[in-house]
Amino acid sequence: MPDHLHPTHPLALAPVAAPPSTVDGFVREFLLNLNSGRGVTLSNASATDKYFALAHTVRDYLMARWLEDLRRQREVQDKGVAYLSAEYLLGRQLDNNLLASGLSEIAEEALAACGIDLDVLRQQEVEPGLGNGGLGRLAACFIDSLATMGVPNVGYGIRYEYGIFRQTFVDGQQAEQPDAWLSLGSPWEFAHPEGAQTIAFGGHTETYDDEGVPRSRWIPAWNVQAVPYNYMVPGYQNGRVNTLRLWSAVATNSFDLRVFNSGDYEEAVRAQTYAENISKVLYPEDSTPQGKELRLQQQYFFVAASIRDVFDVMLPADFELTNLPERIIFQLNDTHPVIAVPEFMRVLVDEKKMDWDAAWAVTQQCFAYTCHTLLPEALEVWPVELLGRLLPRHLEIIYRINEDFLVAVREKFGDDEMRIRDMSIIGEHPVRSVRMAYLATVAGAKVNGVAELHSQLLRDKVLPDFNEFYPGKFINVTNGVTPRRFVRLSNPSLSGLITDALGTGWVTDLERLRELEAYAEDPEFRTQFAEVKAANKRLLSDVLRERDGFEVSDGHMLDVMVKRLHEYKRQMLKVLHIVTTYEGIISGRVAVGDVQPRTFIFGAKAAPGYVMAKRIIHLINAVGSVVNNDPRVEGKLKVLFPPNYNVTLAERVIPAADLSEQISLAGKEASGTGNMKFALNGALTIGTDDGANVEIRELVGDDNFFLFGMSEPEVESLWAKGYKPSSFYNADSGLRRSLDLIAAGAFSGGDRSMFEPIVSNLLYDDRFMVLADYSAYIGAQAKVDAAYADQDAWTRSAILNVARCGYFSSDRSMRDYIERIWHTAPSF
Ligand code: 26W
Repeated sequence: MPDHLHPTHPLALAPVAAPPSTVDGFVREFLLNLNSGRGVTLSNASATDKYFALAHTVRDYLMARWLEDLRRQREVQDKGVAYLSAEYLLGRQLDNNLLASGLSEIAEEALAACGIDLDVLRQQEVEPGLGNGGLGRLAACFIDSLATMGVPNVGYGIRYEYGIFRQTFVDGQQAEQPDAWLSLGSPWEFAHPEGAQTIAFGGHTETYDDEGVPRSRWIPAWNVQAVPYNYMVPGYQNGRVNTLRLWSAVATNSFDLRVFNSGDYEEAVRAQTYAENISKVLYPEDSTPQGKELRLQQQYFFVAASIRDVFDVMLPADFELTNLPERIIFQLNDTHPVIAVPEFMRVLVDEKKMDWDAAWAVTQQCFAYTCHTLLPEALEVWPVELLGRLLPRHLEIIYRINEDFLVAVREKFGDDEMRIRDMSIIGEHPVRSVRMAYLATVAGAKVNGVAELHSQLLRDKVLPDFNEFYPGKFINVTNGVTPRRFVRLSNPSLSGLITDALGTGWVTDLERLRELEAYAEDPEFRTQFAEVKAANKRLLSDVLRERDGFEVSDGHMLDVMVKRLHEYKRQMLKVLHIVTTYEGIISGRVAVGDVQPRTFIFGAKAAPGYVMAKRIIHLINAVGSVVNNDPRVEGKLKVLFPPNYNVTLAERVIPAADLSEQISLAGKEASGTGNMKFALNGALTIGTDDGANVEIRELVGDDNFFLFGMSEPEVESLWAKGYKPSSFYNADSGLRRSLDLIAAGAFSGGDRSMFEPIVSNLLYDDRFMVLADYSAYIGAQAKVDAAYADQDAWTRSAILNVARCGYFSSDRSMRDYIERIWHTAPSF
C-alpha cells in the first residue's frame, strides 16, 4: 500500500472489490455491518438492526459495480436518458437487490448460519410508496429494465418524506394515515448534501443590455436547497447498476439565529419548515389535479435540480451545447415535469447565453413526452397568475414559445382563429392558463401514448390539431412490466416451472415464454401449473390471515380487482355482479348448488378528496360484511377487501388470482399494467376492449379472454345519441333488483340514505356507463363460471396467457423507446 494514494492511482480510481460471493464472505460482511454499521452484536441485535445490516451487506456487493458504472458512464460519454417523473412506486428493495446481485441463496444460507430467518427481515422493510398507481409503478419498471439492458440512465424525482397515505378502514370507510416511511431511515439511500443545488422561486425579471445583445434575467425572491439522495437501480445479474436520484428540500439558511435570539423561535425556523414543505408529501391524486401552488413548487424544484445536475455532473464544463441532443434525452413522465422545458431554455439562453432559436432547436430534440391519461380533467393547466408569480421568467419564455408556435400554426393553417385559439398553449377559460400537455407536445421530439388504442385516441380525439400540425410526432409505445419483480420474484414456483421447461433466459428475454405454448397441451405440465396456482393461493391465504385476519376458502375461484378507485375503472360494475349473484341465491332464483364458489378480492385506494370513490369503498365493505355473514351464501360467496393495497400486497395477490378484472369503460383506461401482470401470472382476463386489454386479447386469442361490453366507438355513439342510464334499469330486471337492493338499504342496515348518492348517480348520470355494460358483463361472468368448471381447460388457457404475453415486458417497452424516441444504445 503506497504511503500516499495519488488520485489517478488504480486504488483511488477503481472501487474496492466486492466481498467474496460465498456464504462465509457474506456472514463476515453481515456481522461487520451489524457491528460497525449498527453498533450491536448478533446476540443483542434487533430485527431492524439485522435488516439494516443485511441491506448494507447487499449494498456492499453492488457498490463496486455502481461506482464502476458511474466512472465508465462519465468516461465513455454515451448518450443517456434522464427520466423525469414526479412518482416512483418502487416497492420493497431487499429481494430485488438480492436477486439482481445473484445473492438470494447465499444470503438465505448465511443468515440461517447466524440463526436468522430471512423472511423475518423481509417484513422489516417499509415499502417506499413514492407514487399513486400506474404512472409511478411504470417508472419503477422502466428504470429496472434500463439497468438490466445496460442503458445509461438516471431516474430523477422527489424524495417525499411522506409517500402515498396508509389506508385503513373505519366502519368500512377509508381513513388515511401519513406514510412516515423514513421514520427508521432507509438503508438503500445515499445522501449527498455536498451535491445540493440552489433552486430559486418568485421575484421578477428584468432585461439588460449585454454588450449590445438584449438579454433577460431572473431576480428570484427566495430559494431552497435541493439535496440529492441516490438509490441503486441494479440490473438483473449483469453487473450493472444505474442511479435513481431523488431530491429533498432543505432551507438555504435553515436557522436564523438573529431572529431566534430576538425570541421569535417560530420565525427563526419558518424558512426551514417552508422549504421542507416542498418535498414533504406526495399529492395523493391520480386523476384530478388540485392546482395547488405547492404542487407546482414540487414540479419545478425537482426538474430544475435535475437539469442543473445534468449540466454539472454529466457534461464536461466546456461541452458544446449544440451537441446536447447527442448526449441527453429527457423523457417527461406525463405533464408533471413539463416545466423542465422553459427551465432548460432559461439555462441555455439566460445563463449560457445561447441564441434563442439555436436553444429552441436543441430543446426540441432533448425532450419527449409520454401521456398517461385520456381524462380531460387529468390534463394539468396552471393559471398564468400563479405560474407568473412563482416562476416569472418561465412564463415569459412560455409566452415566447407560444408566440413562435402560433406564427407557424398560422402559416400552416391560415388565419383560422378558432384553431389558433384551440391550439394555443395559453388557454383563456375558465381562467388564463398554461396548458401543460400542449407545451409538452410543442416542445417534445415525440409524443407517445401507452397503448395502441390510447395513442390512436390521442391522435384522433385528444390532440387532433397537433397530430395534423406535427405529422409523425405522435407515436405509440405500449406499456410493460418488469418480469424480475412481477414473475421471477413474486411467483418463484411458476418461475421454477418455466425455468425447468425453458431454462433461465426468459427472465431477460420474456418473448421466450412463447415456447410454453407446446406445454399447454401436456397434461403433466398442466397439473404442475395448476398446483403452482393452488400453492400461490395458499400463500395468499396465509398472508391475508396474518395481515388482516381474513380466511381465503379453498376451492374458490379468486376473482380479483386491484387498482386505484376511480369511477372510470368501474369497481361499481363488479359490485353489481356480486349483488346480482347474492340476490339470485337469497331470492331462490338461482340454485345455490349451481353457483361456482367465488371469493372476490378488492384492493383500492381513493384520492382523499374524491368523495364518490370513498363512498364506493364504503359500499364494497358494506356488501362484503353482509355477504360474508349470510349463512345462505356461506361457502359460495366471499368478499375480501384488504386495506392499503400497495406493491407488496400486489406481489402476493396477483400470483394467486384466477380471474383478472379489467372492466373500465372503453376509451378511458390509457393502458393498464395490472392487466399484464395478471396474464403473465396465469390469470384469465375478463375485460372490455380498452387500453392494453385489446393487445392482450389479440395476443392470447379470443378463446383465452372473456371480452364483453361496448367498444370505444360504440361508447361514443351511445353518448352522442344521448345516454339514458335509467332506460337500462327499466329494461333489465336483474339490474333493477340489484340496484333496488342497494337502494333499499340491504347493505346499510336499512338506511336508504347511505348509498343513495351512488344509486342515483348511476340512474341519472352514470358518466362511465356502468348500466349500459351491465348485462354484457353478467353474461360474460356466466361464461367464466362455465369455463372454470372445466379446470383442465381453464389451466390450458391460463398457460397460453402466460406463453403469449412475453410482449408485455418493460424491456420490450424500453427497446421501443430506444428505437423510436431516444436513439441511445446499451453502452459498453
Ligand atoms: C395531477 C394529478 C394526476 C396524477 C397522476 C393526474 C394523472 C396522473 C397519472 C397520469 C395517472 C396514472 O397513473 N395514469 C395511469 O398510467 C398508467 C401507466 O401508463 C396506465 O397504465 C393507466 O392506464 C393510467 O391510468
